[in-house]
Amino acid sequence: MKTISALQKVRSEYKPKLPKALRDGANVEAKRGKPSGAAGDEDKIQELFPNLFGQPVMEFSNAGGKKSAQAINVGVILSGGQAPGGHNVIAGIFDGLKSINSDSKLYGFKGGPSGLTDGKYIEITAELLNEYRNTGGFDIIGSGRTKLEKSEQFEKAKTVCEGLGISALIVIGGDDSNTNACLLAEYYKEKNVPIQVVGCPKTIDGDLKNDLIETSFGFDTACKVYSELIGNISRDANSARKYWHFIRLMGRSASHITLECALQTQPNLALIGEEVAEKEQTLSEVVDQIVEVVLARSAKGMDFGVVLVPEGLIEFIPEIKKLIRELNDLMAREEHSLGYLDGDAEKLKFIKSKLSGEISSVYASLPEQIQMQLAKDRDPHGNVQVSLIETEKLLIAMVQKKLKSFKAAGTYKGKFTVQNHFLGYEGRCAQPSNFDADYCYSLGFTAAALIGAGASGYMASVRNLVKPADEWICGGVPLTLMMNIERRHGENKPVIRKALVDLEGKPFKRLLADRAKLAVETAYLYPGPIQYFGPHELCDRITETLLLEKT
Ligand code: FBP
Repeated sequence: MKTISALQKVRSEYKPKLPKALRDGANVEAKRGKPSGAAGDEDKIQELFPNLFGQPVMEFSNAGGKKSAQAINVGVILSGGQAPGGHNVIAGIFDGLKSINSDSKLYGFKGGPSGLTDGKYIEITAELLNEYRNTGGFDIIGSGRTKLEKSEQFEKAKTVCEGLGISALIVIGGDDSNTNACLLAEYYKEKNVPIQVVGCPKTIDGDLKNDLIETSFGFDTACKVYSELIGNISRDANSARKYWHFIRLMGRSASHITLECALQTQPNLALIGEEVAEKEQTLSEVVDQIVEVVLARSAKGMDFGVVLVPEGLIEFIPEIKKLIRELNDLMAREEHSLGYLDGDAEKLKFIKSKLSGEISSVYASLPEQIQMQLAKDRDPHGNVQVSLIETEKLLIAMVQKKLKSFKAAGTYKGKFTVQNHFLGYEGRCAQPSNFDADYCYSLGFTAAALIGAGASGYMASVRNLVKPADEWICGGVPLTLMMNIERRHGENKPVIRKALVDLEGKPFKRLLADRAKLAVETAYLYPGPIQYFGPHELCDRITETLLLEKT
């Protein structure tokens, strides 16, 4: 039996590129900017984070390899959904820490944040790490979605860290996990606990970004994997010419993945949740938009096509958004009573009886399967688990119904045969692209440098990503600078602001410019698989989103 694939073997030799500032190790010069603010609700954020608020942005430059005398013990956590490149972040942290002092140690907490509070850990050694360099997945230590927000959890974590001589923690996670990192950093500063907390921007969803965090890691690889598959499906559609393919794509809230994949593959229609919200489109109007494309293609003899549906779409449709908000509050409030109810029918009856009039009829108008999916348990951060809601099937059923009425009226003579797909887990653990392998390694190295510089309450930042890695700029962004107040679990909470698709931004504008043509023409692009070896323009190609946003 083989233990690794041929690609893994060759790929393990890959040496990720680093920015110039980190070339001689993680012991860097740190330049600090002006005091920072917050993404919104500044007064409230200042009140909630008095010890962290206002920290300056940090930018690193090469210190010429000067060594620090002190060894540092650091703990790392992988938090939330998998994203390609996580192992390289850990490799970057490890190599960075060793460059500061070869006696530094890295501990990995197992299964996410709960590993930290329960004291479940392994020491990450050079030998262990070598098996994981440049590989996908989070399996070196595993991940989890436990929310770290209570002082008892922070105290437990402190005891575990003290036992291991850990003076810094690195949380690799998305917006919610980095919000937790900020709460933890504030608590330790407040209590004079000598443990630094630093975050790294992870999520395939691409919604953890701003001027200083240009993209979250994993977005690049995941979108390339999905685009390869969409390209293959589109070619099948164009060959068989008998199916409409509805492809739902991951991305819990924002539609960045769908937008990026649409730019890479040119389907007939890509729905964008943020646009639906902006135009206040009802569910029925979204269905009309799809029907229009189906009719137009059918009139030209093309009873086939490809539609991309972001999994978060449902939350952007105004009437469903209101419904979800009321459901979230209701489920948080009635958690106890719901726990006593037996079976789906009982649960649905109870929920319907508690929803307000108008909202209750929106809920009742949805197919029972979708009603049930909407009422499933929230994740620990209070989010609806949209990956479990089959929005594409809801749309297909509604499109079928409308087409039937056109057929009866004699205005449509085509055929509408559908295949549905959901692309999500296929991309989250893919072998990282060269971009993600390099970016992640640089993020990890930067996190080590932040620790070396004594920072806490920061996120590692590597930017200028459209340029070669040599010219990437690295440093730290205060976590409080990215925060605002949002409603979660029925309460107003400080959270890192999610970056939704900017409807004024170049990526969306590009989609819009081509939309009418793409609906009636068959202009699919077939990106093929990620290339790891070969010409630079193929192997180091960045996402269309990054390219359009930053050039
Ligand atoms: P993160 O935000 O934690 O990175 O996870 C993103 C994501 O992949 C979403 O796209 C998806 O909706 C969700 O995780 C699925 O969650 P789970 O892994 O719990 O099934």
